[in-house]
Amino acid sequence: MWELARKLGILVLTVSVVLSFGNPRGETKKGNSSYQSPSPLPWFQPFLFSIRDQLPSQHSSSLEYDFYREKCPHAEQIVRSTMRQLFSDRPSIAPALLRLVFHDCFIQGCDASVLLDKVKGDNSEKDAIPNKSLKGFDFIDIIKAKLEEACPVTVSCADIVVLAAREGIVLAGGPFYPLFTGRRDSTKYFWDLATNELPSPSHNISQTLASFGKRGFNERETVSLFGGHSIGTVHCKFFKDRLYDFRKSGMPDNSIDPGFLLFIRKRCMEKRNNINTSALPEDDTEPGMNMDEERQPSGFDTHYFRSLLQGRGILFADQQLMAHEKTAELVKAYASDSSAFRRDFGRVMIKLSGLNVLSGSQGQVRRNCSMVLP
Ligand code: HEM
Ligand SMILES: *[C@@H]1O[C@H](CO)[C@@H](O)[C@H](O)[C@H]1NC(C)=O
Ligand SMILES: *[C@@H]1O[C@H](CO)[C@@H](O)[C@H](O)[C@H]1NC(C)=O
Ligand SMILES: *[C@@H]1O[C@H](CO)[C@@H](O)[C@H](O)[C@H]1NC(C)=O
Ligand SMILES: *[C@@H]1O[C@H](CO)[C@@H](O)[C@H](O)[C@H]1NC(C)=O
Ligand SMILES: CC(=O)N[C@H]1CO[C@H](CO)[C@@H](O)[C@@H]1O
Repeated sequence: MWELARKLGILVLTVSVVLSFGNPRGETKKGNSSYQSPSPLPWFQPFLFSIRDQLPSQHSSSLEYDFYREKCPHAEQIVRSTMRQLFSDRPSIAPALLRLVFHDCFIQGCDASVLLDKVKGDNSEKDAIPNKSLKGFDFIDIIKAKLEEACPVTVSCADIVVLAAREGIVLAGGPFYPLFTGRRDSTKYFWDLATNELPSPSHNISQTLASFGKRGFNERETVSLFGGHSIGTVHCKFFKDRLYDFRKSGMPDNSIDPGFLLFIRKRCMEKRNNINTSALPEDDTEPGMNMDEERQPSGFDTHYFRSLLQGRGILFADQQLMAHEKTAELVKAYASDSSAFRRDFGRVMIKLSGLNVLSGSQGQVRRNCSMVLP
């Protein structure tokens, strides 16, 4: 029985992978309609060949489609239903987990190292400065607890992170994309890397492209990944340097649209008064503002790219996408072509989710995502 289901699954995956990689004009599945009941399209036949050869990254070649089909057949279903429940109360789970995937996978690969609590006296990735505002650890724990109930010490935290993030993206209105599973969890964390290697919000476009290029992302993939900033919140401390005295010039960053400058200055002041602290806080009490502050209702879409066209990018690194010919061209293209963005975003998320994974007998499967298995 599951043999059939498995074949069907592989079929769907092949079709999707081909859509994403082999057929640049193809459409990816949109919204949540096809997500509810993925079914093979009629023209799949020519594409029934090795899925793995299609994958962009050698790293993920050790993963499998539906890795848990025997040991925990409902694993993905459990992640999905738990995410639905959590999302209905707290839609902020979607951006939180998307950011978590980015931070986990960018540092030494998708190995759940980002989830580890520090061991006494040491610093973990959670403590690294750029990671301080990461959220979603509690959500991962809730999902993990459900999976532990169903199949103890079987589903890795690294798989949970990528699967949960994918569900979050779909719930927020983004594209569905198929994922291989079988990631294993790291037994250590990488504080130095997390501190030094995560891209900074004040990086210029060359620095950003270099940092993404180092992980194998080209310009197109980098720009589509930035589309992740169409959801979620951002705190003033990450862009306040742009507002008044940019790089000691005595002037605001002149790449900000003047109207938008007044708007975000005001927002940051309001926030400051609301929480009644004299300085923009380094702690996490500042509530932050929406990435798409002026757009209601918010959701996963291409408005991010349209705001960049208008000088309304929030982080310096966001707006810098307009400062380079190739990336600016891509921003323009995505701004007016939502299906191109959705296709590319799904594709690049598969790639991100497969970066430098551990598999087979490497690493371990944790019981508690914040702790290495003793
Ligand atoms: C140069 C690259 C990037 C930089 C410098 C950067 C920086 C930031 C910063 C400073 C925040 C605000 C955090 C806060 O105030 O709490 C943020 C939020 C976020 N980032 Fe990025 N980011 C980058 C790339 C990405 C990528 C590639 C993704 C995913 C595809 C991503 C997804 C998110 C999401 C979803 C949020 C909102 C988080 C939430 O609301 O919980 N970012 N990012
Ligand atoms: C997704 O589902 C919601 C409610 O379940 C619905 O309102 C929305 O129109 C759907 N979106 C798409 C693109 O199908
Ligand atoms: C980006 O910043 C780096 C480091 O500060 C600098 O060397 C480089 O010239 C800058 N590039 C651009 C295009 O501004
Ligand atoms: C804010 O701070 C001022 C002065 O420190 C204080 O008088 C006021 O009660 C505070 N407001 C709130 C809401 O805490
Ligand atoms: C997981 O480990 C952390 C310590 O790193 C502990 O605080 C937490 O209670 C543990 N969670 C569960 C469910 O055992
Ligand atoms: C990503 C990020 O916010 N990096 C900042 C962390 O904090 C240090 C100093 O506190 C800044 O120099 C980084 O830019």
